[in-house]
Amino acid sequence: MTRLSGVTPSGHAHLGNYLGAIRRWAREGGPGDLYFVSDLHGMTISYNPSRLRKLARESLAVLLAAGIDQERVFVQSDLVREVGALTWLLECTCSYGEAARMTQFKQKAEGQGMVRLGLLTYPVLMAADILLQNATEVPVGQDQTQHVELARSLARRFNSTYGEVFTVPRAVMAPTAARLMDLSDPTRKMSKSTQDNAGVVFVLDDPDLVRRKITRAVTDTEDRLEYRPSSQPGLANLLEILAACVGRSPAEVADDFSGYGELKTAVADAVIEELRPLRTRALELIDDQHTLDKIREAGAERARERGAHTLTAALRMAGVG
Ligand code: AQP
Repeated sequence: MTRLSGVTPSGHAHLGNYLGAIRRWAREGGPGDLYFVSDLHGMTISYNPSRLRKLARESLAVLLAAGIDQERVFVQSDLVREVGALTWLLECTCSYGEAARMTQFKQKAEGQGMVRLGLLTYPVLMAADILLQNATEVPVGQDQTQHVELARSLARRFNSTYGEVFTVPRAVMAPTAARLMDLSDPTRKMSKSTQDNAGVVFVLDDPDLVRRKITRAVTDTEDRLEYRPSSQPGLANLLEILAACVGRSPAEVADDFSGYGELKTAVADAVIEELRPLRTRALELIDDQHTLDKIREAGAERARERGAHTLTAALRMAGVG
């Protein structure tokens, strides 16, 4: 079995990315799994090239520092020739209607000055990522299931039109890990690309900054310290963060506290301790260019070799290459 998951370096990795995904990949990932930095996906909206490059390195360091085996990671753009070639084959297998139907495209295109064609076609790039690596399972949140469905349709269509070459992947719903909300606005998901960072704890923030952000978290004026996500979302978010750090349920941890100040101190302490080893190791790796580059090159080589047979066969069957 091969599970494939990625993190897009559209900004610095945050606590939500870590507790909701990266930490689980490190703890539960099997020997066949692959985790990658999807930097090509960071180009679908306006971006800064040198920032993207820096963030891709940083994200790789975070994956490794979180404990993901170095044999399981790679950076997507290191395979840009392979994945680009496969994307073209799959674009020529995909209809315009299928691409334009994607809900995420409609949502993300709204309000953009220039809608990049890449925003429309990036689910096909995602299909290429999945099919190139012969992934069998793709853990996704609700918002990405439609994209995995597209990858399945394209794999089946290509296989039946040109010959069996692709493994048909399946989407697996990520277990309901906490969906962390922004500390300043608990109705909004904690996100890398949020303009105002006051409510986003980045995994590489220094401990004082983490404490400040958590201390200023929006709660509410009620004085009931209970886990009630619909009526007290800010409080529930803090309880979920603490629960995820200490391995208990949010309702259970709520019983330990009688005031918000006391709770915020405990959340800050737990988050700082949870992130301390990750931060130390990631900063070491970012400084140690040689080691990080070597791991990156080896990861790219392995991923390239893994996909080589599929790509060659697919090109041949499609009458090119
Ligand atoms: N707030 C969150 N709580 C729990 N899990 C989260 N993830 C993202 N935000 C939260 C999970 O992190 C993994 C990697 O995410 P991604 O890089 O694919 O980007 P995303 O889901 O679009 O997350 P962001 O941080 O909000 O980025 P932007 O601002 O660029 O959209 C995924 O498994 C995701 O579920």
